[in-house]
Amino acid sequence: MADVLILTGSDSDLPVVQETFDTLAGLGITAEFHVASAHRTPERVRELVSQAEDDGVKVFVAAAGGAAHLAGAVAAATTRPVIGIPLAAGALGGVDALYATVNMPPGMPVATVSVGTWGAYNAALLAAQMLAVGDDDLAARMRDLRNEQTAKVLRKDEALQEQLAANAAEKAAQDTSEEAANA
Ligand code: RP5
Repeated sequence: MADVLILTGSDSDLPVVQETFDTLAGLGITAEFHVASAHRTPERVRELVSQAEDDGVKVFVAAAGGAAHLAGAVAAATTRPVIGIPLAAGALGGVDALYATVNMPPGMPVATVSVGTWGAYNAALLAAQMLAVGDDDLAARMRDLRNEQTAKVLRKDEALQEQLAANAAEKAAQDTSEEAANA
């Protein structure tokens, strides 16, 4: 039984939304993944959401570009949490999808993440964090992931400080040799 259902509006979205599926898989979370469109296949969206509810899916993720109504359409069909990923498609570069996904009317919440690949990654983490509320093992994996991320940033800062110190030492040596030459 999958814990997450990911829907994406078109196969042209797959290069971005695959990140959500892969990140969930890396965390040991099972997901079903389908192409279904709020505009082109509205009945199929309802069917998939209803079937997923019956199968015990706990969190829904919906990704779409353009006038992106998929996350809203999913939210209309379930009271379980819905995460919306706005995608950049067409002439407006994702601003259209962001507005369409984020600006849901009162009573129909969609947790909207950032546009494109950042959002595809964060949607997986947010779904995982929701599931982790009732799953101590998953909560521990989420803490590990956060700790690894922290350690990575600290290592990058350490490398920067070493580089800056090396640059300063090199400059000081140059200044000293110039002073000696000019004396
Ligand atoms: C949206 O329209 C899809 O999510 C996709 O981002 C965009 C373009 O779809 P295609 O014309 O490439 O199928 O519904």
